[in-house]
Amino acid sequence: MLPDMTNETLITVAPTGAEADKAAVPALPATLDELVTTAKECQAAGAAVIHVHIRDGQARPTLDLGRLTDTVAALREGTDLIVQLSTGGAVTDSFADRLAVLDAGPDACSLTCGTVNFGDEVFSNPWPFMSELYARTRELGVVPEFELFDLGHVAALHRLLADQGLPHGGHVHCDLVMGVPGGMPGNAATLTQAVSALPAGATWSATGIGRTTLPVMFAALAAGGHLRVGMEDTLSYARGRPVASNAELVERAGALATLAQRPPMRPDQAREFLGVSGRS
Ligand code: KMH
Ligand code: ZN
Repeated sequence: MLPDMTNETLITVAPTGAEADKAAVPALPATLDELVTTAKECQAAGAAVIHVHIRDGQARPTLDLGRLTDTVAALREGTDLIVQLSTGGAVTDSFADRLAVLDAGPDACSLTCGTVNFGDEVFSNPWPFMSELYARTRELGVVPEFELFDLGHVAALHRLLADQGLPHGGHVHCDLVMGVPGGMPGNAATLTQAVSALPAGATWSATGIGRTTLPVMFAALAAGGHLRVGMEDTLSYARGRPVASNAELVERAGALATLAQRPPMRPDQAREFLGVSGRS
């Protein structure tokens, strides 16, 4: 398919994730206050979407519904960002808890299109689960972003759309998650291959995990794609230099996108682009 040559670049920030250890990475936003402060800084730096994982009082990953609901409300109160809750959670989370994330009422959610080895663990997304999750997003009016960790996930996305039709909002947007140990590698050749297999009319972002961050970012910009950055995916800004804040990752992505003459998309533009309904 032809590259998506949108004039602006959608920047998603994934500030926390479920894997990094707060004690080892003090800059990781773990409390609600830290998350909202980060979100404000990242919006100012050019982000339009926030991909959210939350932590409990001990900074451990949680899918507690009350906390998720409060988080959605606080991010809406403090920012204009599109609030995309993770339904991936941590590898230890149950399918029931991951489905219940949608009850927190986010604008959007992640939806991973298949199981993948995840380092020494397995990130489990069997067909019945992803199919039920997709049906639920359509029922509740939540816009899914299809997370693709491997080329087989692209095939599963085609199957999902053939089975149930287009998502809420009518637009298919994917995120290529590259460089996970066990998933597709983070390089330009693989990115091109994955993009060429996407459904017609789909738009896409890409994120490279760890040291694949920069090659994937440059390849995505060159191919007309959008960007996801954040401490969920990368903890080093450069060799030997830890990330100081999520905002500096967003700033770097925004600067490169601007250099490519596709500056960051504002949140209101991103709502229209992704088919996310306005806030009531
Ligand atoms: N934490 C990973 C096991 C998602 O947010 O949807 C899964 C993940 C994907 O981060
Ligand atoms: Zn995530």
